[in-house]
Amino acid sequence: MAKRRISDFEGFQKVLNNAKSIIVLTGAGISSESGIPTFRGEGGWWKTYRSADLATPQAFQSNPALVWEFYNYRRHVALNTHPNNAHKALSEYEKKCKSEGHHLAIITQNVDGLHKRAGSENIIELHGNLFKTICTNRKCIFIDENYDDPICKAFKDRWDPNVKDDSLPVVMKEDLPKCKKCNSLVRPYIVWFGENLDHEVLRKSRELVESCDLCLVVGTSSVVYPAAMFAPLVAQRGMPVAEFNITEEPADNSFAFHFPGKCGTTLQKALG
Ligand code: BJW
Ligand code: ZN
Repeated sequence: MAKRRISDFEGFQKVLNNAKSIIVLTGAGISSESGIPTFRGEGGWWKTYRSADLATPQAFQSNPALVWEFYNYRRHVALNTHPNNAHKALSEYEKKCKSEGHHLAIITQNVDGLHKRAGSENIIELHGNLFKTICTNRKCIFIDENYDDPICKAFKDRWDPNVKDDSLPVVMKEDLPKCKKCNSLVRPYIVWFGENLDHEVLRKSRELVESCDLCLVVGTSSVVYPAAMFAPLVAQRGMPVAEFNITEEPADNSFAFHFPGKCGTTLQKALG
């Protein structure tokens, strides 16, 4: 196995300049400098709940009001943040690629919409989007998009996680967001644990993973499948993978480059 190059910006830029089809796999770490807590870091809690415990179909089944309140809060946080230097560097680099006839695609695990707001166009959202809903009526499954904050009247002034639940009125199921078409309960358009990713989204991602000649992995703990296997698959084909993460240790020993540090700085320097 070739020796991993740590913080070798010059070496990386040589590879970058020769790449014709780049994929960038992003995770929560790319949005942390915008003020959005990562999923598994210290901020991976809401009230007394671990985010991972609320991001399941079982949690929604047993307490849809609680899960909706959590997502209403996440929408509020995302709407009050801005894309940072890492999002912007990717969007700028996509434009450069386009003008040179090269291809760059972002495959993001994030649901915050910040890549789009930074101006990136070629984005695959693996785990859905905070600002989309899907109807729970299997005969309808209408997908809608809205940026309302709060998403429904019942959550007005309820976004502060420090206010104790028992001092707030109970939110009834009938007060939760409803489908415009059939009036059934809608749920966040998010891929929760144990749920399959959208077939077309997965097909497109696999196609890119199998055809790219460079892969950047930015701000992800690389523990959630199937996203976690994308970069190792690229490396298995003998193609370079460059990881940008605050951690000193790479997620996988087969990656060619590792850039420790905040990606708002390292990514901008690498793509600049
Ligand atoms: C910085 C930084 C800075 C911070 N600069 N870096 C095969 C093997 C084992 C398990 C499975 C498997 N296949 C499927 C599974 C089960 C499961 C899974 O993977 N579990 C693992 C935890 C083991 N996968 C699934 O259930 C998936 N479904 C599926 O595969 O269906 C088929 C199937 C069905 C049934 C059974 C089995 C298979 C669906 C996964 C959906 C994940 N959804 C979530 C939540 C919803 C979104 C939301 O509400 O936000 O998506 S989970 C959560 O993790 C979220 C994230 O997108 C995802 C990834 O997290 P991410 O982005 O990596 O964030 P963090 O916080 O973990 O890491 C942040 C990183 O940034 C860290 O490394 C920091 O160091 C770094 N950092 N600041 C640079 N400034
Ligand atoms: Zn409906």
